[in-house]
Amino acid sequence: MNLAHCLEALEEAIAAGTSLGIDTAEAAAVRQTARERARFPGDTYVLALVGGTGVGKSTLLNALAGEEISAASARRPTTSEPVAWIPFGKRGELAELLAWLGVKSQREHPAQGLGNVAILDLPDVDSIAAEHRAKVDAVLPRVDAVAWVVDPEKYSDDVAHAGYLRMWAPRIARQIIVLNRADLLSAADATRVRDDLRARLGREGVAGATVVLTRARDGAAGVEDLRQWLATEVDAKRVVTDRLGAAAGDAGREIARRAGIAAGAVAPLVDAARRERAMNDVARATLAIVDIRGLEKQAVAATRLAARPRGAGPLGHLTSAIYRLAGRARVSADPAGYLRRWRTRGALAPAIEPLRELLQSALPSVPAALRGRVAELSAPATVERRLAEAIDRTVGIESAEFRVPTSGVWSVIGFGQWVVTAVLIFAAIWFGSLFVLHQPATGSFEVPILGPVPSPVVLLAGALLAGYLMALLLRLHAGWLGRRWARRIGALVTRDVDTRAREAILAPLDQLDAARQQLARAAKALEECA
Ligand SMILES: Nc1nc2c(ncn2[C@@H]2O[C@H](COP(=O)(O)OP(=O)(O)O)[C@@H](O)[C@H]2O)c(=O)[nH]1
Ligand SMILES: [Mg+2]
Repeated sequence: MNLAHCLEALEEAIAAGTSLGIDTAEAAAVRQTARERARFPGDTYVLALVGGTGVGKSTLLNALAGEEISAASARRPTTSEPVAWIPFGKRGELAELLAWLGVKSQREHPAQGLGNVAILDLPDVDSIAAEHRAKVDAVLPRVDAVAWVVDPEKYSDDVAHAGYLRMWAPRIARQIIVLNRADLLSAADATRVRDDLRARLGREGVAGATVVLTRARDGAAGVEDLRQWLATEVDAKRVVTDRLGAAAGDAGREIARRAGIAAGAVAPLVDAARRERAMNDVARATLAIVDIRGLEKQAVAATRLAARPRGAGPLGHLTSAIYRLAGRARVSADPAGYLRRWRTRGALAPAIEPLRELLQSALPSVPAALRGRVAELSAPATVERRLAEAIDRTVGIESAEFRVPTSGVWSVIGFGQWVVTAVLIFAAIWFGSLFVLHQPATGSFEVPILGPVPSPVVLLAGALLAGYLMALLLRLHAGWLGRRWARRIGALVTRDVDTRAREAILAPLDQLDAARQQLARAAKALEECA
């Protein structure tokens, strides 16, 4: 186990848990404590005697010491402040660590025999004095090892009531269970109680822990076993890092457990294929409201409108001006405006229905802790707002880029129309002159069926025909350009609305999934930190 890796993985788990909306305060406290503890070097680890009132913790410490270190008494509660019994000569080295642990009272023990351990006698976990319990609660997260002291009368209470044991045992690498006051039991009972205790511990998740039976008072039987366990060669630094790693592992796994995530890989909250289908439906319905066909029609009309003043000659200017004044151009030939007015074409609520249904149907399989977040995602108002924003953004960006196409061909046609107009005027004057002059000299053209047709008539008819053909050409050309442009902006807007709608709606879901993946990875890494 590598402590740095464990703390990193815990960090990941906290980050992921936070973005999933899970309470990570406790894990953050573990991380903080680990950082602080790691700042105290030295080769002494701290073991706390933890247990209910009157089980003999203080007496046990005194028996280990062979002298009175901590006051023991039949009067309860006796120990009100943590008392430390530390290796000889380590007072200076341990001063800061003990201050951090909140220990004010300390005695030294001869270094040989007991190993590099500082033993803390704590107030009772079940003390009637609340401030005693608070002291235990404050110290327990900070100690490196624990001797859980129980007695035959109350061990079942102690173990069961020990939310303490259940909570802390997984976070402590080095621990022992001391069944004190064993002299109250007959030899047969002692074996039975020991087995029973082991079974209960197993159920509390502390299987395989060392259990010793002791009699701390009057002759101190079994205390030797405890002393031996303490004296076992252990690397104090290792005890400390193992403990911090175990705490990190447990706290991180707890976040994963609450999020309903197993270590390793997690399946997405919503099945990918179903999600894709729902999203396609949403995109289709959204595009129907945006109305790409309508947009294309507007684009074609706008192109024709733009062609008229340039390619329709003198009359074109007139009709365009009338169109503009009447507001027709604005309404029916304005693709950008048409796009911006998408809201007038229908409500989004039906469009998002497939997605809402999908999330609702996924809800029962979502872990309880995440249900709130997923429900939030499927709230119609939220989804609608996000989708509307996405459309507005697309519309804003795309419509700003709209440039009605133009062509030099129009100017050529326009010139032609001026010429036609000039010819028409000329023909009109010619006609006029026929009435004014008495002897007009007019040539004529021999036309099949009609016979000779006077030149001005031919000229007039030819000019009208040319004008009509050029107007037709302009219309066709502008229509062709307009349709090409319309198809292009239609495709652009379609693509944009589609991607942005997906993004807006699926991004929060993706974030949730990403956080769950991150948490699963962290939990996997934390398996090494047991
Ligand atoms: N019979 C018996 N009494 C004990 C034993 N150990 C401690 N006691 C008594 O139990 C009472 C409480 O002891 P104490 O050490 O103050 O308990 P603490 O609250 O856990 O610190 C005292 O009267 C001790 O003398 C033991 O092994 N056998
Ligand atoms: Mg005590």
